[in-house]
Amino acid sequence: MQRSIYIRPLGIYAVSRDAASAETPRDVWGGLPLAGGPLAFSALEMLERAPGGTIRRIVGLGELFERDWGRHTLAASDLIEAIRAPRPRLAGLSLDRPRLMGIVNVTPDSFSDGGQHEGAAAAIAHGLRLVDEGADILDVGGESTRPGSDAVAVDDEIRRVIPVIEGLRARTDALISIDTRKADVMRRAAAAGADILNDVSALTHDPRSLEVAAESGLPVMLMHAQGDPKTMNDNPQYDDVVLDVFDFLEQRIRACVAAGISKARLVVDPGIGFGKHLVHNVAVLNAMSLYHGLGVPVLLGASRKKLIGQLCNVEDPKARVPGSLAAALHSISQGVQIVRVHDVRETRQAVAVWEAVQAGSEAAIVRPAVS
Ligand code: 9MG
Repeated sequence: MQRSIYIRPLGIYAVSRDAASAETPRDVWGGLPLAGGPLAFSALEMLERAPGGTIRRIVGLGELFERDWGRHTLAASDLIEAIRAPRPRLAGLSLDRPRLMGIVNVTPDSFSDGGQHEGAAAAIAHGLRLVDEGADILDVGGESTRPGSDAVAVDDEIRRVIPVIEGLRARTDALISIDTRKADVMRRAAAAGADILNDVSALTHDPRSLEVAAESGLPVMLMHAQGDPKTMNDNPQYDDVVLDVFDFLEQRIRACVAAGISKARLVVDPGIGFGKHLVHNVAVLNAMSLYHGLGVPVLLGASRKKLIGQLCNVEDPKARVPGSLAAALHSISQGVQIVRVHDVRETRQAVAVWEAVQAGSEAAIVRPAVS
């Protein structure tokens, strides 16, 4: 059954670290903590699907608690609790400050100019460089999921990613996620030392992936996509993209929990660029804080993507770094816990400045500066 209402936190502001970790809402004066992190919210937008289109109402927190919401009361209180509750650690990583996931693509157009072995060595060196630059997670992927790209055979994908995961595991304690849609790749990657599964199909592509993910015991990143990479951006269709993405992710969380993957192991991602035109991508980015209502950490990947090129008329993905930084900073100021990026050094610098300015203190910069 489709849910009746949705809640998007608004009026988001930074709170001191002590207040952010406090259990009781009273400790954040005038607001409620956002997912137990460094931010709080003081108002919200209530969204309701209606025959003529979504109805939106902006409500202060005071009004929320004073007014009788009739048939929406239970749904509203469940959503507020999901938005407010602190998130557990992810594979040991605390999510009380923004975390960076560095991209390590192991596809023929990235590192394999000199053959399979040289490709793996270059990918490992790249991953280690990203860790030096401040990556908390390395996302290793052997199948391009760019719009229009062809699927890769499972054996080829395994041949590409396993030596890289093994090489990284032997050399760094940074978390490693495996970016794959295939159950066999997940199983082999877990055995090689991967800490997290990142599936752009939210465990829908491979009929065995739910079972394998459950057995692995690893956390899972569930991303929204409409359609397959080959054709997904031809003609995406939504009633209300922001709410449709929410419903899809909520339904995938339920499927995971039913398959034995606890909610504490899940992360959601609205999937920028996956079956979405510019109008959809911008709407989703605008509404990022809504996804905290799913009660699990939120991940965003907009780095170097086409929407930045479209908004700024920049053809070359490598020239989209400033736009990527804007998307990353926007999302962390909405309480997004993890951003997936190519340009770790630049993003780390931007986030450090954001953290210091939010807190009004340079002491808020919790990682040493990188060159
Ligand atoms: C593999 N991959 C490419 N883009 C991505 C995104 O936006 N999110 C996640 N989770 N994975 C992605």
